Amino acid sequence: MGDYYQMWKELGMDLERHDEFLAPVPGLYEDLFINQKNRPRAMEYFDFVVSEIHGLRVEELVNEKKNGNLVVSSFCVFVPEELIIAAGGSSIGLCAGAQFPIPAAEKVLPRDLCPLVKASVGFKLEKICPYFEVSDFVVGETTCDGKKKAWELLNEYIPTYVMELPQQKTKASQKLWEAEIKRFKEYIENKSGRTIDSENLAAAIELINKKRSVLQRLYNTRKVDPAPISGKDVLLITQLAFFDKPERFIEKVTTLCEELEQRVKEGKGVVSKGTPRIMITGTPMPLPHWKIHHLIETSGGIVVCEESCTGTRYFEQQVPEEGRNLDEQLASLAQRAMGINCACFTPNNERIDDVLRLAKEYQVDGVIYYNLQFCQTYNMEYRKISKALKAEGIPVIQIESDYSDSDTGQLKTRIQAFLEML
Ligand code: BJ8
Repeated sequence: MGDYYQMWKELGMDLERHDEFLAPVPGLYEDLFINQKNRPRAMEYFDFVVSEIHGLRVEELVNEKKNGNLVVSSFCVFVPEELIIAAGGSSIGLCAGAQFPIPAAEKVLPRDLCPLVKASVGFKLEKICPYFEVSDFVVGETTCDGKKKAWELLNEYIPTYVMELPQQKTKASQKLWEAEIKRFKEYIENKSGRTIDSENLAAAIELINKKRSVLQRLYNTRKVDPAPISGKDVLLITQLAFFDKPERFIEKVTTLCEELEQRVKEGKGVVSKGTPRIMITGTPMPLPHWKIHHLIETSGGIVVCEESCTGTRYFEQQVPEEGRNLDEQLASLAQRAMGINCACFTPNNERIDDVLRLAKEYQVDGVIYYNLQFCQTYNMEYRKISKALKAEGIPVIQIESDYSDSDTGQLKTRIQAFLEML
């Protein structure tokens, strides 16, 4: 990585803690990613992005700000990044997938809280995330209780705008979300001093739809046996989709897809045909939470699909592009959200349909239902989803974990036993 100390200092970061945080990353990355066999050549770009994770992209964002453009961060796929882009801004999905900042967060938050929420707050308290520091403001949402209350605390450290997400998928809920989208549009216009019109919004919708399409194309290559790419590499790419410049990301993932499609034609895989194919369903796995994929793929399985927000829930729903006037476009943005089957909704039976459909599409042999500790909504949906999977004869186990390594041995034993049974 280049020398970014001056930039980090100007952003107000805690340089000592930041050094401690980043120190193990290169070694860990080498072990987990670079050492994998048969990696596609086009992964080089994503390796480069990780090597520059707190450098080059942050520098780009600093320059964007110098040019008067907004940088806005969020934590949930419901937040409509299109509006930020339409106003000439950059949208960043903050990661919150590391154990490092959690002890600091536990000084101000209860310990028995989802690690994702704790890490979100912890990164800000520790001043070790340059994306946080470069952001003009953060966007929260009323999805789960932990997040909802964390925004009040976060707002003491950085302006935190909260969108009220409805908890049902009725017509009235969609109207509420549409009103929230309009309110958010006005907020961005206010902050940026730019007008969001049907033209710049259409361009932003088209761009982000392209990003989602290219992710779908990438996932499509995993539907065949043998899979041409590891689950770990795809998870990494999906995580980076929230950070990278959309145009560049689309181009690089397209190049990777071409290579993978060629592999598929030749019947080449990263593992041999017949390797147990696993789908993970559940809570998101934000950067750098690679633990579960790594355990599966070093125990003789291959992850071929993630039904999560660092997976299909991020890209399967496109924003309809037919709407030409601003009101129609805003309604289309709202419509997309109603198709994202997050466990924060009640009822949420569409998620059962998604899981069953994806299990078939990706020819999975078994499903690992993953939920982050203390995430009640996903934990409670296990009952319905596992029942539906078992009725279809698809084996499933539930794994609850956090970002620490304390349960790695025990998880490995369970995952190995599950894979042997398939
Ligand atoms: S759309 S999954 S990104 S809310 S923070 S709910 S793990 S207790 S992240 Fe999510 Fe949006 Fe839904 Fe997706 Fe549970 Fe933790 Fe809450 Fe979480």
